Amino acid sequence: MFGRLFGKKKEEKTQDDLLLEQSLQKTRSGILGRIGAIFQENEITDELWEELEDTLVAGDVGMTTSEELLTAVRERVQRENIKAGGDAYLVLKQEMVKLLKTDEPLHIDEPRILTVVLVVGVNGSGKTTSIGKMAAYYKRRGRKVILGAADTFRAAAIDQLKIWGERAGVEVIAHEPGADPGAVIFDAIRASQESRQADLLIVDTAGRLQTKFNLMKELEKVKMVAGKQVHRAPHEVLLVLDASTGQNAIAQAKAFQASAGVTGIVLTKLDGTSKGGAVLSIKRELGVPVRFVGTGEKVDDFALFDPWRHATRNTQV
Ligand SMILES: Nc1nc2c(ncn2[C@@H]2O[C@H](COP(=O)(O)OP(=O)(O)O)[C@@H](O)[C@H]2O)c(=O)[nH]1
Ligand SMILES: [Mg+2]
Repeated sequence: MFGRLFGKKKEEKTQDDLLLEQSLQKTRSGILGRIGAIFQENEITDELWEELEDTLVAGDVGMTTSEELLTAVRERVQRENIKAGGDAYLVLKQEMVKLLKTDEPLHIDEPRILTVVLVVGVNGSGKTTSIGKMAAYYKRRGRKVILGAADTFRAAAIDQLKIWGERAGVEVIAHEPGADPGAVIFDAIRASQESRQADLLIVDTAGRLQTKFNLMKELEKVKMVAGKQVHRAPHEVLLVLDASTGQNAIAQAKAFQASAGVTGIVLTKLDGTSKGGAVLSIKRELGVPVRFVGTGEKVDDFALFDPWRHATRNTQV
């Protein structure tokens, strides 16, 4: 029965397959490939479940998430009387997709009202790069985008954002290095609303200050300034996480979640890692959806984490 039910799906890639590949299989050693190989055995034994758990954990899915995932799959396999490895593999994929699905729409999609997006994350995670990509992405879709350079801690960070602004063809509001980030966001919002009538303001922030305490205080202040100028701003606080840091990304996420109120994740560097499994834990542990993925250093190496609505050419990198 299941062979027939699933048989049709095997021939062509479904949206769910694309989602999983996009998030987990950026390298030849991607965990989906390894999991697929395990199920080729075609007989469902205790060893298979053990091997599967090891593979999930090695792919940085995380202990708790792996266990939950496997419990759900084993229950269904038993309940639905599934005997073939291939069918159990499909059940596993379905359960993974359940973990990944973004259930809220992207708040950026509101036209004509200024949407303020604050981008946070540790240095080197890919904030500035992702902002550049996001700017190009939304500009191509007819949005008027402005960037705010509120990472004033390093001069190079401001220059880098300006380069991305030129590349994407959008304006960058910046102050001198060392300036107050609150003043930058204030000006950036004013510019976005008044003369430029922008739809979307994306604000870069510092990833590291003298102390973590200072950093979190600064983020709080920037948020407060935004909230005074625009109703409910910032509308999104996107946390940029480097997927290759695996489970460490989860620890970072928790720290930023506590002080910055993260509403979404941008998961970068999926092109260079076999540790993409962390994405499954992020959604589960933080309850925050992954909005975008970065799959390289170029402007187009970027995709919305929602192939149902926005299949782009990047989904099959
Ligand atoms: N391979 C790859 N490299 C990336 C990606 N996103 C960013 N990078 C690189 O990561 C490094 C740090 O990025 P940057 O945007 O400066 O990080 P920031 O310090 O958080 O602003 C740069 O060399 C980027 O080119 C990605 O998705 N894939
Ligand atoms: Mg930067």
